[in-house]
Amino acid sequence: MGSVLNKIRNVLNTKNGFFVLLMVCFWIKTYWAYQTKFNLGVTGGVQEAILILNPLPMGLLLFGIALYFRGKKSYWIMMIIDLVASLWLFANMLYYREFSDFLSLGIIKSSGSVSNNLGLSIMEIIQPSDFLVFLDVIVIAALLIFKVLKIDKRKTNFKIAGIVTLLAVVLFAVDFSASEKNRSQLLTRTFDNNYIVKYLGINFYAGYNAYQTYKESSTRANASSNDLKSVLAYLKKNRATSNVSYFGKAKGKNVFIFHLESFQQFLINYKVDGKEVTPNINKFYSDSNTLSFDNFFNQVGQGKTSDAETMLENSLFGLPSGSVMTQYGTSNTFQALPAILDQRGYTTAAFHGDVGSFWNRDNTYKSWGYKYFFDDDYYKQKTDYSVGYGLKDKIFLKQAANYIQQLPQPFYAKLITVTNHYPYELDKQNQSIPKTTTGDKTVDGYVQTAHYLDQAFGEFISYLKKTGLYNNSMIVVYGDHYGISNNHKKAIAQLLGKKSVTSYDLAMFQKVPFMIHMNGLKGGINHTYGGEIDVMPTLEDLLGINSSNMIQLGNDLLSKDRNQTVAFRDGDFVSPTYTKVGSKVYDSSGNLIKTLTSEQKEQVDTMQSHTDKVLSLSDKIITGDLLRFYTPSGFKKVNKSQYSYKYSDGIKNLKEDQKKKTSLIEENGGKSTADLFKTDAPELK
Ligand code: GP9
Ligand code: MN
Repeated sequence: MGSVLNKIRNVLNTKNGFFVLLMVCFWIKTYWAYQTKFNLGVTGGVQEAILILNPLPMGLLLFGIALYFRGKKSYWIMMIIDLVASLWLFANMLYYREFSDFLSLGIIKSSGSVSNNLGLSIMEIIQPSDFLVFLDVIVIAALLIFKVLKIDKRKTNFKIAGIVTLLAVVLFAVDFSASEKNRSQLLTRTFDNNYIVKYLGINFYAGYNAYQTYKESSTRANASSNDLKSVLAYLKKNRATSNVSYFGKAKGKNVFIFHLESFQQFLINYKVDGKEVTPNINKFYSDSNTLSFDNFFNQVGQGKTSDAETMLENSLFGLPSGSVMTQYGTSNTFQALPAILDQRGYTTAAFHGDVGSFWNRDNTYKSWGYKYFFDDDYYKQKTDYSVGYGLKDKIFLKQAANYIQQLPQPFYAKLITVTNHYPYELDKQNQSIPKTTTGDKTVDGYVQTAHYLDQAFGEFISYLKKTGLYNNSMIVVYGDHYGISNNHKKAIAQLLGKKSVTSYDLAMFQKVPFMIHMNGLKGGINHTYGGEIDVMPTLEDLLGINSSNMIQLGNDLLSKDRNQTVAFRDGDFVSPTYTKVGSKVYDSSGNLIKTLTSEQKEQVDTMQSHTDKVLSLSDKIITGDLLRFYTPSGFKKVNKSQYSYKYSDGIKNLKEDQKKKTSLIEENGGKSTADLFKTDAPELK
């Protein structure tokens, strides 16, 4: 026995042995924290394996630095790295408990507000077991101080140091490729900090975040108010005038933004086996009080839903890569629609059945001026309540109604559905329409989840009708982006009843619904060409908000003198006359124009330069954070620190808000309208 202990001690008295000891402790405690302190949503064997592996590469790389040094210095380096890594873990544990998200340098740097909030309650949220992350550091330091372990003073073995570094790189490559396979575009799209930690580890996340923040803040630092000149000059020349016959028609009304996940225009009136896929949405689409746009395109890039949200509520584009919300949502200045309405007496609220950290909504919505964000913490959860990214739409909307009725009116409420999301899976009990039969597995379930979404929409609309909200609200419904990507050309052709599809067809396939319903509104199908970038000016027009001094790159869809060139994020465009995809130009009937006449070329060039211009201006505004230099008259800069989306705070605020006596529930004599929400969701039976 004694000799075994001695042997162990001898090993630990070598630098390499000591290194292994630290590494193992670091590995175990990081994994322990993953499992007990965070909620990373690990599902399946591959993700489990990745989670076990992921502390190793960065650990080897960091601790391995010490192996290039000799004697005491090397031990110091290891201990300091261990301490810093432990502090980082510790800080994240606390932050996560409060915000269900990981710390980012942007948060630490920019919003003293958030850290203040944390500072106040730090004593309340700390748990004794949190300190366990320091246990190994303390014990090992003591072993060194009391000379139980001796310092190995032998010469540095660069070969071993090199091998450890190499091993770190190889393991990282393994981790990264397994992760990409499991969840592609992890770093280019950066959906959620939780994902980066789950796949690549909390220390990789730290480095990655630091690098991003550095890159972003240097562009920001180099920007000045001078850069705004080109933006303002462009707007002065290109702003469309609002339409007098619509201006202010929805003034003072409640506003609903109903987000149809991955919902494409082709689904409208689409049938499978003679059965309408989306009967409720179809009815809404052709209602005489609904303004429906049939040449409305999604314009998202990699940021998908988040790009759609950015365009809809800011009239600014997403980025060429990544997402405005994740990269700039926390730190930039915005003049978003919720903030504008908040300053006009509206109650603003976003609803979504996924974790608040996805797309960095939990931080971005504060910058956009949302008072409430009802994320998944606000809804009752059971194992069969969720599929894919979050709560099933019917269950989500039923529970959302409970909060909607508590919002003081007028309110602005955005509801983001999620069941109709790739890979379009739905449990048997919720399937009520046959799949399509293209033979493409990722495509054929699409109509089924779309049908489910349509039923959920129908249930929600009936609730609005029963409560009277239908009559005093402007209900905006839109599809955020394509559901079937261009990788499925064969299946798309089959769905559209064509032999094959051209690039033109695929461009047209990017149409999504955009509908505005309001009692008394002169409805009908409007054929103007537009896209998500144009929503905000359109809504401002209807709400009677003069946006002529705002920095918004879209134009009012109701305006008579608008530019109808619709820019796609990749620089292609569509318009009533020409559609450009890559180097190909098509005419309005979808025929490829092989050689352009000089007149045609001039027209196409004008459209191209318009497209390039709006995209580059938008990038300049976002990456330079230019709105910080410009506050439109009548607009107050958003103070993020006044918002908290923590469940207990949200509930407290709702209670406080009832004093205004203008919520639906107050109007109903304090009686809940929850019973009026009828759903056939089998899970709730
Ligand atoms: C997740 C949801 C999906 O919260 O909004 O985003 P998407 O993958 O469509 O961009
Ligand atoms: Mn989406």
